[in-house]
Amino acid sequence: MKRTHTYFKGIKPIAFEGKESDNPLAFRYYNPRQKVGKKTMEEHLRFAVAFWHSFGGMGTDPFGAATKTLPWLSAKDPVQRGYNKIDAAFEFMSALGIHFYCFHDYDLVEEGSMLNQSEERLQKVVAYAKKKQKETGKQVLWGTANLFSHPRYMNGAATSPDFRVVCHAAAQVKNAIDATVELGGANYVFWGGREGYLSLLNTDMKREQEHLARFLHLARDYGRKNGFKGTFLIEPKPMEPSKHQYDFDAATVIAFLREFDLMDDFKLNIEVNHATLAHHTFQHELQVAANAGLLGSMDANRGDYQNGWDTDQFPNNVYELTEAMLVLLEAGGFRTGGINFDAKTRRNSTDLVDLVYAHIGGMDTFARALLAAQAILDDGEYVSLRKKRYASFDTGDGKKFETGKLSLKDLHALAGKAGEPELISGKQEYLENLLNKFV
Ligand code: XLS
Ligand code: NI
Ligand code: NI
Repeated sequence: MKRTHTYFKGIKPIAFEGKESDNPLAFRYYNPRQKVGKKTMEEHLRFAVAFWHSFGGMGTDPFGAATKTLPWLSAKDPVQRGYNKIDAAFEFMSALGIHFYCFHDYDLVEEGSMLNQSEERLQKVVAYAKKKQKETGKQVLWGTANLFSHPRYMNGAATSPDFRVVCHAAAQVKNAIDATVELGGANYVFWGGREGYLSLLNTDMKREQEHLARFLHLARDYGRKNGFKGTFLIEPKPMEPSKHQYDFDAATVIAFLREFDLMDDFKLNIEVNHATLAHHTFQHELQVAANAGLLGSMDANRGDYQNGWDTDQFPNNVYELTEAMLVLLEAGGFRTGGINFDAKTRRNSTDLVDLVYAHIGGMDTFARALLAAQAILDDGEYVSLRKKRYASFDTGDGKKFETGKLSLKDLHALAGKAGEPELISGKQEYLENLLNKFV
């Protein structure tokens, strides 16, 4: 396939040059074919670009107009704009060595004024993307439907109090699943930005959540019947744009999946900045998902310590991601999931090359974190210290407790016999230093 570099002029394929490199357009840590444990970095990390931020984000914010000129969006015809955007995305992925992409239905092409017009447009651009995938080997990490931008969704999509809106949402999800199947997507995501409420005064929460469950069952059944073999993912977020979102955090979503018998088909897509909005760490959310066997995929970004909203900055915190990679590696790594850069360059980062720097930085940060986490696991002290902390449950009465062989009265008797236990240090600072040694 010949590469034309129409949009990202002068950007050559980004190469790994090692940590001594001064070249800002090179990787210093991300070396796709380097083995880390049993897999290569590329196989571990499965990076993806996000169509909405990277090829559709114009720099608007609630106070200001677009600051960015995206040359692939200049065509008059919406379908042509869709083709051009796909060209730009594929060119970008090739330059960065990223093999996956993620999209909403109406990132691929602008929504029409009628459902059938939108469908026609979508089919055209999907056919085009499919052709580009064949030529380049690029793949879809996940597809989704945008069920939050259109005014009809102001009261929710699957959880709207108006049945006609639910039908529209279903139509979009059907089409987005079709597109994902057609493009061989590995996952299909539900992120419910409007599935929640602004005020409980006008909301029948129980009924709305039952509607959401019914909706997910229908989508799952449709997908399975029509060739979708991948994983359905729910992406928790506590708020924004709704005051309260039903998929608040990992624990809430897991309880929901259990209650409504969806555990077999759905896993979680954990996003860094959503975790922090829920007053959790990223690693906490990953661990909660992993404990339930539901760690599916990640949306990579970061928030801002000084303010509380979803700033979606590119990741640059090696320390935080090392802890995250520890959770991922101990859980056995990704299966169908990957790392989607659901992140945007700042409003005042107005050069096209800024998007390249942003992804290089994100990929290098994850690579560094992966290397550190693997080294920590190989070293073994971290794992053995944590295990040792629970040693009193490994044998004797502690083991009997774990296996359900003791009653509360038995524990009472043991307490009397043992007397006051001596204090055992949690060794947090020691462990933090241990982590630091490998970062
Ligand atoms: C918004 C979400 C969104 C989903 C896809 O906060 O992160 O971008 O990932 O709909
Ligand atoms: Ni987000
Ligand atoms: Ni996201």
